[in-house]
Amino acid sequence: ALGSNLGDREGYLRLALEGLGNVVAVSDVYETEPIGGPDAQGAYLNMVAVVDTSLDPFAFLRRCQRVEAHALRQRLVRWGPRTLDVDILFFDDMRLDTPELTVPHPRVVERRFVLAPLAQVAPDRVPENWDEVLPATVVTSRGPLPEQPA
Ligand code: A4P
Ligand code: MG
Repeated sequence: ALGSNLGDREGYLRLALEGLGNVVAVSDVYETEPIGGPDAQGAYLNMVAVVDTSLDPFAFLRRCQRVEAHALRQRLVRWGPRTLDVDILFFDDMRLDTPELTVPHPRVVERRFVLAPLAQVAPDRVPENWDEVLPATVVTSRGPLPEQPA
């Protein structure tokens, strides 16, 4: 799951897709209301990508973190504004609960900004009826990520 709410948001999403390896499917881009964190942070762009990789989960996490570092991500405030957040939602059907990595990502099922794009690329991974039962936070499709900057 990719998220950005600072600076050139689309550019950071493109950077992430370039850095993650063999991206086999991507969702549309959604503009989403920030959930949690300090008040008055800007809207996010969120999307979900499916990556085919031979890395193990921990090595893949390091790759995700390297991609974040390339986006000059600074960890200042938990859930605060960020140029780029890359979270692993699922890794095959593996279950991991370590300080470094928890999969499935524990907050997937409560977040519209994750489930809406996830439903496009992996409909079997989203809970039934999520759209009716989750609180109505703003999640607006902007269509596919443009390949080139506008
Ligand atoms: N970590 C553990 N499991 C994972 C995983 N499955 N994927 C560890 C990625 N990382 C995982 O992450 C903190 C630590 O989580 C990492 O060191 C890693 O080893 P972080 O990215 O440094 O911190 P964070 O992103 O601020 O925290 P966290 O818990 O990932 O935040 P969330 O829950 O992802 O929330 N609102 C909207 N609309 N859109 C968003 O994208 N994102 C957040 C971040 C809040 N509100 C949002 C959005
Ligand atoms: Mg994160």
